[in-house]
Amino acid sequence: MIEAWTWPTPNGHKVHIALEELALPYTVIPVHIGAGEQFKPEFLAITPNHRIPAIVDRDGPGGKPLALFESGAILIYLAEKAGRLIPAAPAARYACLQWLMFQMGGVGPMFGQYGHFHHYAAERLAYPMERYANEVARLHRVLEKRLSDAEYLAGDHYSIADIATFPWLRFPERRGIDFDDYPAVKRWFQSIAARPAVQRGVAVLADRQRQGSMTDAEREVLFGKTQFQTR
Ligand SMILES: N[C@@H](CCC(=O)N[C@@H](CS)C(=O)NCC(=O)O)C(=O)O
Repeated sequence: MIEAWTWPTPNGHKVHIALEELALPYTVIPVHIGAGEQFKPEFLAITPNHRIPAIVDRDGPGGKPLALFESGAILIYLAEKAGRLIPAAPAARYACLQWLMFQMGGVGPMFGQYGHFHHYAAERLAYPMERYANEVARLHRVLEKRLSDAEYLAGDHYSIADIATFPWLRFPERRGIDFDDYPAVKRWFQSIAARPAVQRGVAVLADRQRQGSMTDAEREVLFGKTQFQTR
């Protein structure tokens, strides 16, 4: 059984979707990041980075428990465990890993910074707002080019590269993006959104999602002193 230590955010959704697609048995252990549960000793024992998602596979390699953090590493692990959603042939495999890394190093961090400066920062600062809006648009243009040439990010087949990217492209209006300007991205997004496993994945812990704006207490946990204590 796999324990998913998680919360309903884009990085959490990647793991929920992969577990659903691969039909791997799992239990959800909610880590309420707005309430500071990521700093609890039991979670820090799994990840020194105190970020969701993390997993513990009680039946890991050699039958021993395996703890893993970083959503990209988790997706590779789950796909290899199930033998699906990561191509076996070398060229296709590297294409998949390339687009997975593009999400991990580009789409995730840049979209995250866009969200911070446009929606969460106490001050509305012109320079970072413009910088991350430009990055978000640029990354959409890169995706548009790729998805104009290929059905999926890795090529002909749906893979963990699509699973990593999809949750970050939800709610484009929150990033000033109109999918009508990116028809290939729109086609790809709609085909993935229609998958039953994806719909089950994004429903995990949906009832725990914050309604309305961030409270001062959450802001302090995520962006204030609590976040930056030495641990
Ligand atoms: N690179 C990490 C990023 C994980 C991450 O940023 N998780 C966020 C939620 S999406 C989190 O746990 N935030 C808690 C905090 O900032 O204290 C991954 O892909 O797993």
